[in-house]
Amino acid sequence: MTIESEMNAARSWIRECERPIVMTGAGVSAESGVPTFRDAGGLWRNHRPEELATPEAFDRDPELVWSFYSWRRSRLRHCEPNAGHFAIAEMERSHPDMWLVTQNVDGLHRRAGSSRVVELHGDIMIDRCENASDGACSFERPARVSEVVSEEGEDGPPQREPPQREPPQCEPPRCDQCGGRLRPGVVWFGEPVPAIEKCFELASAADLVLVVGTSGVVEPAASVARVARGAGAKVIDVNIEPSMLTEIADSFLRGASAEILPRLLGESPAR
Ligand code: BV8
Repeated sequence: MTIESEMNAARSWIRECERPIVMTGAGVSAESGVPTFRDAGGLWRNHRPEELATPEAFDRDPELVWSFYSWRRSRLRHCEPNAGHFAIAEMERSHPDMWLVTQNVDGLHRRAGSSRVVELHGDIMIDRCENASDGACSFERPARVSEVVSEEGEDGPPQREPPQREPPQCEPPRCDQCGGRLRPGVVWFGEPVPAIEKCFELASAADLVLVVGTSGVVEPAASVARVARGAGAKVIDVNIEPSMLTEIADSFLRGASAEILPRLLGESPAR
């Protein structure tokens, strides 16, 4: 089947569906300049995200984890939604019962105009008190992004300053209410995903899942597509290479999401 005939079949499923779910991962933000978790360079060459995005890492080295997120926040300031984000926002306007479930924490879907969005793994631009996880404190605030790390190269901020110079102070700030350390408002590895039950409910009622730019490695997020598939939904997978979810897809559209989505969604007239 040619890509165009694959595309036509996918367009007709999208035109006919009533309760679609769009599920996105880091790949949908790649063309906006947001580094993915598993691309060659990775987010931070000397550290795997899974090592840094955990409560244990924060307890062990709060400065390292805080500077990892400060670096990502400062990079995000130069990132804008891309054509793929806007195409998904447009799809919501023609499918009023659609939900967007994103694994991304960059906020680019909301900035592109999507409103029925579940940010499964939280929002990097929110600071939250570390004592919120056990309900002892409810403090949170918009992140204050300042260039807390000196200009960094492509592969991330300079490693720890040589001993002769004081490393940049990336102490996490303190909570105004209880004095606990502030942390980014994201879900770390090993932490429960508060919105997952809602997403499984949405998936079990969906009649189509458009999976975009995810390796399908992280759970329980990836299972949202599997639950929808199990409930009989059509699955379309858009990625530059096969992922863990391609095996359950009815259609695999290989390509960059910023190029594929406007062709897939922009030309599909409202139902
Ligand atoms: C939990 C926020 C339990 C932080 C993130 C089975 C069941 C349950 C849990 C597990 C399980 N197996 C393993 C686990 C543990 C773990 C996990 O999944 N580990 C992985 C590493 C195996 N899961 C958890 O810990 C979850 N919590 O299970 O809790 C629990 C229950 C009760 C009580 C206590 C505990 C929490 C997981 C959430 C972690 N937080 N983000 C932050 O951002 O710093 S996950 C983070 O990584 C992202 O949010 C995202 O979800 C994930 C990266 O995945 P992708 O988005 O897919 O990105 P990736 O780089 O992998 O791939 C990019 C894709 O895009 C590629 O396919 C590429 O080809 C494609 N691409 C690139 N460019 C383009 C493109 N496609 C299209 N166009 C392009 N231009």
